[in-house]
Parts: sequence; structure tokens; C-alpha cells
Amino acid sequence: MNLSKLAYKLRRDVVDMIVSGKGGHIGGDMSVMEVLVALYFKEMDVTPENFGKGVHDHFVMSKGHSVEALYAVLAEKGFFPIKEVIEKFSKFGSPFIGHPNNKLPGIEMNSGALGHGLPVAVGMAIAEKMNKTDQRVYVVMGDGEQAEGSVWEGAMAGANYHLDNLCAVLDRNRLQISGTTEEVMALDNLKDKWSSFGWEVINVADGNSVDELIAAFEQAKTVKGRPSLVLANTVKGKGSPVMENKASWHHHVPSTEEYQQIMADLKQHEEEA
Ligand SMILES: Cc1ncc(C[n+]2csc(CCOP(=O)(O)OP(=O)(O)O)c2C)c(N)n1
Ligand SMILES: [Mg+2]
Repeated sequence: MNLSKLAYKLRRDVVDMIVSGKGGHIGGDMSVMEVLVALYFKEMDVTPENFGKGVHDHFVMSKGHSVEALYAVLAEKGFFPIKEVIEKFSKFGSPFIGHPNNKLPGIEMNSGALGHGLPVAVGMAIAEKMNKTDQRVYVVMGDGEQAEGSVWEGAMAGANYHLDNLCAVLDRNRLQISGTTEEVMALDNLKDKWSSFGWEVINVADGNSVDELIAAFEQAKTVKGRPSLVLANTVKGKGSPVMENKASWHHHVPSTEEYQQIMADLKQHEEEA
């Protein structure tokens, strides 16, 4: 399977979800898509068959507002039908609500309140160490999310407990809800910050490249004695100039004209990938 093509196909599912549900965090869905595709279709051992049986790798979507991207990937993995997600997303009484919830198959942790995913992932990784398994724990955070103090408590704990079965991904799209991260809460230099907390930092120059991400995740598996942070330099709104690098597209429903342009751009990317 061509995973780069798949990422663009799944982006179109996300846009359909958001139009159907009349709301959604489109910018961060687009930036994180290759990260999720690389994890679910190459790196992680988790399937509808083994989920919940205590034998699979773990995934925590700490930037829970990007749930639409997660739904698209889980649907492609066979956890639930994409048609049902698009039809019911964000509607009254729907199981497919606007943030991850663990009543759905494939989702282990409720998230949405930023800053909680890494601490929980640290706990999961400690548990797997105690059980002497080789299961790994992955957690995806946003860059705006780095303003949460609990992220840094989790960072300290991960290094303290030598969690080399833990790999965090930082979706470095340089925007958060109301502007650039450097305006709202300056973050640089993130590499130095995470290194000084005792983590192996693996920089991915193009965090929307499936190949570069897979290489980073493979490298993370070889690190011993400390957790890894994959610093994925991505583009918020990736896939169409209509939405790329625009803070106003953090949460946005495309108009009919925007929808047509975005879908055409995504289709073209898919064909060229
Ligand atoms: C504790 C908490 N505070 C505030 C929010 C509101 N909020 C939702 S998304 C967001 C911005 C997140 O930015 P970032 O982590 O950079 O996400 P991305 O750019 O990947 O969408 C904020 C502040 C929240 N969900 N949780
Ligand atoms: Mg961001």
C-alpha cells in the first residue's frame, strides 16, 4: 500500500466528516495525518482483532481535538465503517463525538483537555515494563500543548523511569488555536528542551513525509534506557493552499467553494504521491 496516497485519501474523509458534523479541528487533522498513517499502517501492532486483549501496542491521542484524523485512520484499519463516521460525526447521540472517547473500539484514552496524554502514556509504559512485555507506547502531542505544565512532569517521569518503550511525537506545525506558537507561548528551542529532560530527540525535517517518519520510528526502537521524542515538523492544514498555515483554520468548516477546491487539491496530491 502506498501510505502517502492513503494519507491524502483519509484527509478527504476528514473533510467530509467536518462538513457533515458542521464543525471540527481541520488544521491539526491535516498536519498529523502522515504521523497516524505511519504509526497505524507500519509501526504499531494494533488491530480490531487484538485490541483490548492486552497484547497490542498502545496509542494515545493527546491532542484530542484532532480526533477526525484518528477516526479516519481507525476506520481504514477496520475498527468501524467510515460511512457511519461521516454520517454521524458530531451529531446528537452519536458515538463519534468531537474528542476521543474510550467507549469506541480502538481508543484507549479519553482526551481533549490538553496536557494529559503524556502522563498517562508514561503510566502505560511503566506498566508494560513491569509486565516485561515488548509492547510499545506512542503518544501524539501538539506544539501549542507544550504550554501545559503536566507535559513537562511527564517528560521528567519518562526519563526518570528509563522508558525506552515510550515514543512521543510532537506535531510541530507552529500554530495553535489563536496564532503562532511563538506569539502565544514561545517554545524554541524544543530540541534542547526535550534533550535536557533526558529524552532522545529525533528531528524529522518533513513531518508530512511517511518515509521520514518511519525512519524516525525505527530509530526510536533502537534507543536504550530513555524515551524518544519524534519532533515532526509539519504544516498545519497540509494538503491545500486554502487552509495551509492559517490559524483561522484551526477549527473551521469549509464553505461549498472551499470544499470543492480542497477536495480537488487533495485528490491531486493523492494522484501525485
Ligand atoms: C487544557 C486545555 N486548554 C485549552 C484547550 C483549548 N484548545 C483546544 S485546541 C488548542 C490549541 C492546541 O494547539 P496545538 O497543540 O498546537 O494543536 P494543533 O496545532 O496540532 O491543532 C487549545 C488551546 C484544551 N483543549 N485543553
Ligand atoms: Mg500546533
